[in-house]
Amino acid sequence: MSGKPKLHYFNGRGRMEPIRWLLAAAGVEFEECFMEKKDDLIKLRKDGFLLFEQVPMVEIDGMKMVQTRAICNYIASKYNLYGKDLKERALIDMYVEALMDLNELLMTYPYKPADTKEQHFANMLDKTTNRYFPVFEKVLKDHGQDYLVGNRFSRVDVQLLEIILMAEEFKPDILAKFPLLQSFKARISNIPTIKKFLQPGSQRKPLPEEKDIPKVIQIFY
Ligand code: GSN
Repeated sequence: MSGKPKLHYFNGRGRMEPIRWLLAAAGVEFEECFMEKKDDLIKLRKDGFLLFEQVPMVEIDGMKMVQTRAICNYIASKYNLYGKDLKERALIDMYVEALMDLNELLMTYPYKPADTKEQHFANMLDKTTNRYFPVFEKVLKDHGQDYLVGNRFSRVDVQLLEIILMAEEFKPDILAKFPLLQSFKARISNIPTIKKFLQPGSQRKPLPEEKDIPKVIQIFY
């Protein structure tokens, strides 16, 4: 065993992507085991590796962890990306949960049935622009600091950058009205571990293409 965390998922973003981002930001190398077909998922279940029969699953520190949030909480705690006290952690949790909600909207868009796509697209851009991004723009404006919480780098900075980049894939000028998010994006992208993750060839996954969708669907349904 290499001692590196081992990530079990399909070769795409989905719910594993925030975990990949967090590990990369923490400077932790990881291995990935990709499910190609339904039988791969069935085997993991039969082997008793999936507590609730679902992935993401991450082998880390002798555990077989499931549940995206639990996994992210563990990594953030272990690598000191989770605030300095309970109140900072509470704030980080609120921001992170909001970003998880937004992530769900953006991440699921490619998998939506054709007849609901247009409405989903309009809704996710509306929520991004009018509900979520204004809050983070205001947070940065009000405290005038480089990072969202406690004037130091935390998991929520990582997750906001991930979502900004994802939202820009759908609407390239989505930050037009958010000057502080623009500078935040530039600043966080320049942190060495993140800069590395943003380079081509990293374990960061692309936006799924139309042709990838059926392959993912046949694994889970
Ligand atoms: O966040 C989590 O890890 C869980 N609350 C949800 C995990 C989940 O829904 N996993 C899906 C695949 S990833 N995509 O959404 C899954 O394993 N589905 C199969 C099933 O039987 O639920």
